[in-house]
Amino acid sequence: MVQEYGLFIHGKWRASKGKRFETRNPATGEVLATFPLATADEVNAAVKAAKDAFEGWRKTPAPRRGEILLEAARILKRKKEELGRIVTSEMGKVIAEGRGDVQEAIDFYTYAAGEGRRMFGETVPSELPNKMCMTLRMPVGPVGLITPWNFPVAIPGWKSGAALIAGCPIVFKPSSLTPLCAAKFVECLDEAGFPPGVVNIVPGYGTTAGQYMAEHPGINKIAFTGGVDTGKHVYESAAKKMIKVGLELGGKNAIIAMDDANVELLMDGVMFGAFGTAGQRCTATSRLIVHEKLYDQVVDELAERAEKLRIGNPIDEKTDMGPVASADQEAKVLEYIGIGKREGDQLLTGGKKLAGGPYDRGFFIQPTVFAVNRKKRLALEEIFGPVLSVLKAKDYEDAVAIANSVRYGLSSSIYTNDLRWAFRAMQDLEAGITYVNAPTIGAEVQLPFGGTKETGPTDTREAGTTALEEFTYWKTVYVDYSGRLQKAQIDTAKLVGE
Ligand code: UN1
Repeated sequence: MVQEYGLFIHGKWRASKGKRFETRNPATGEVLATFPLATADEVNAAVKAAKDAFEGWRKTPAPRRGEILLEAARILKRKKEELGRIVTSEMGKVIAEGRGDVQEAIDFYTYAAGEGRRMFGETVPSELPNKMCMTLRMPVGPVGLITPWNFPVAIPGWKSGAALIAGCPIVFKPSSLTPLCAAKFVECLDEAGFPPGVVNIVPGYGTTAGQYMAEHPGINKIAFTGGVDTGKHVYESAAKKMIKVGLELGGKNAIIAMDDANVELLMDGVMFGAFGTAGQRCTATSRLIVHEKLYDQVVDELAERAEKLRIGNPIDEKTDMGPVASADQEAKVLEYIGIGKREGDQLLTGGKKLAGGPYDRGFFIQPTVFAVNRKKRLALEEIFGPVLSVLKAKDYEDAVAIANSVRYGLSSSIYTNDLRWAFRAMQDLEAGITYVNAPTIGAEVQLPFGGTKETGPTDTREAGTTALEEFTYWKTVYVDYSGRLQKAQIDTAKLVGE
């Protein structure tokens, strides 16, 4: 029996009038569950539930909100194995990464829960006597979360954790490729005891439920992770309503390997960065820029290492890389492999869809490495799959120029044992994140996550201390306890005898 899910609105699972769609295992083709495409009326109902819940939720003391988040973290922890297996079955990342996906949500909920007892504002001296000035964080109101399939628990975890601790009810539209992970996550939130209407889920497509929500007058902030074109659309809808918007829109992340790099360490990092999650991370290592002195050695070893990776069903603990997430993903990655070949890039290894036996049931592509000319599309465009482009650089300056030549700016990395290169790279790489002697993936939740350029506006910084900025605005409060009218600037001038 395939389970049929509905919508979660005002604390209850409900039937939907929308058409239904299936969610499948990308390794086996098995249907896992069916979900409705939420209609415009149903999105309205979810937004209304969130609006109605806002008064009660914002007035719930933040430490109390934190306790519910902490309870959610405990429930997620208890169900980590079950959820991790669902992540792997529905999205296709290997089971260790499936568990990691859930762990990232547990980590962030635990972190955000503590924020409930901090959420500091400032007290600032007044220029007048017997007057006090301070700032308070205010929740923006009901928020819309539109999340991708590649981190189907972690990213909803970052976004919802920050919104909820800030006092904002959520309407959550998960990717149509991973609604089961989203539903299971919401079940954990429900069990944790969020009041009705504080958490709502409306499955569907970006072009339907996503768009209704982005344009809805009752939504005061949209947090979106996905592609650049859709992101720009979301940005426009947000601008029309003058609301806050958070956008995480991808990357073309590079590792720079200097001539003094530890090659063994570099290879481990490149394999994990490029082929972890089958390259389907916004932070994936999509380019490797190698100093010319190290280039030949690195190129030889890369092919050898990539060919050793075991490709198969991601639920098997021994598998190193699973399938890509969908037929569309597979078509897009194969198209890029074709572009590389047509544009004359040198295929070093891989390049094929795997076929035969169990491979025929899923979307398996070989780990692929191309030696690429810096002006070619494989050097510049996001692929979001297991395809690594290797580029040769003359020196540090050249390597940084190549790294910065793309329209994205999410993650970056340098492998070197020379502190001077490392510290220069921290300043020179145009990206929201720079790693030293580690690959471009693996962000931790207690630090800000976001990018520059077309990765998204630089004020989008999820996770870390900045997560609250995404869902709150600053209220400035002046308290005059002098018992008379005091005029800033004017009386101040008198006070100093001007
Ligand atoms: C993403 O790919 O959108 O740093 C998020 C990482 C993960 C998060 C990636 N912790 O790779």
